[in-house]
Amino acid sequence: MDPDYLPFHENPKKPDYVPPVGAVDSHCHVFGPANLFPYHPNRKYTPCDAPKESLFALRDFLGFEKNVIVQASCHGTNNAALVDALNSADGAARGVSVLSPDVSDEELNALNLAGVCGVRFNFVKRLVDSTPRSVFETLASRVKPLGWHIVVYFESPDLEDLRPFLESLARDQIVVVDHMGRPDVGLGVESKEFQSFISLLDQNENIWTKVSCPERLTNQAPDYSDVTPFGKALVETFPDRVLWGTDWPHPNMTSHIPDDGSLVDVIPEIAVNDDLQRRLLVDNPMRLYWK
Ligand code: 0GY
Repeated sequence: MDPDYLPFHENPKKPDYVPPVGAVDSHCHVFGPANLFPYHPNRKYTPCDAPKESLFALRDFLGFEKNVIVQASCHGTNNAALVDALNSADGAARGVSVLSPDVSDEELNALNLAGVCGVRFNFVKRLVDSTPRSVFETLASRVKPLGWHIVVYFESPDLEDLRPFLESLARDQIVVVDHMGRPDVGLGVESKEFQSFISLLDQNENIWTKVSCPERLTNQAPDYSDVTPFGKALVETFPDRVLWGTDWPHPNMTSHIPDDGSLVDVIPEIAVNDDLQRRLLVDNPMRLYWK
């Protein structure tokens, strides 16, 4: 099966930046391998196989200790590859699942035992068919007794439409927004669009974000300096509600193959001292995923 986009980097550079002891990569995926964990028949893209062994080797090479593995749309609501990776990680990984509306209590408990502690609601139209918000609300209330949080993935033009829904979810659960709400970085940090995202976090203490994916947001790859001010603003304004991840193996990249070592080297540009780096890479993810 041929992938629809560029493969992941086979030979990333050793980062110059050395993460603190206990650092967590809070956004990465495992894909397949398809012969063991087939992709969903209705997926919107076919990924490159990205097995757990490659992820764990990358984690060690980059100087991280733990992973948060996020179920991606190409596996639909079958979390088997994710659970298999969690079961092989010796406690060094946690998971964020995607759930079917008819998931049973037994399945939820099994996912919880395996180390899943979140459910992802994907609103990106190129990745998923739309799901009624009432379905997401029901799922949110079902995972709440397990202490799970909610991860949301959307693109910035959809923020205003989603805002009331996100705010209502965040009334009694933590909501983590993937990839800084995917701003159009060409508009700048002071744009109405990005300031609206800042105000979402400002007004809702349960909303967190991942300061991740410069490789997707940049207009000048592989130079990510146009994205740095966005991550830096969020890290400095909300130091206790930010997370960082590689986004490996970077599904759907067509502009360039990101070098994961270079992505790690962006960290000290957005979290400019030891204290901010420790919160971003250790304290915040430990509080959310290993509580
Ligand atoms: C990501 C990004 C993408 C894919 C998915 O669920 C997914 O398939 O999340 C993307 O193409 O933007 O979050 O890693």
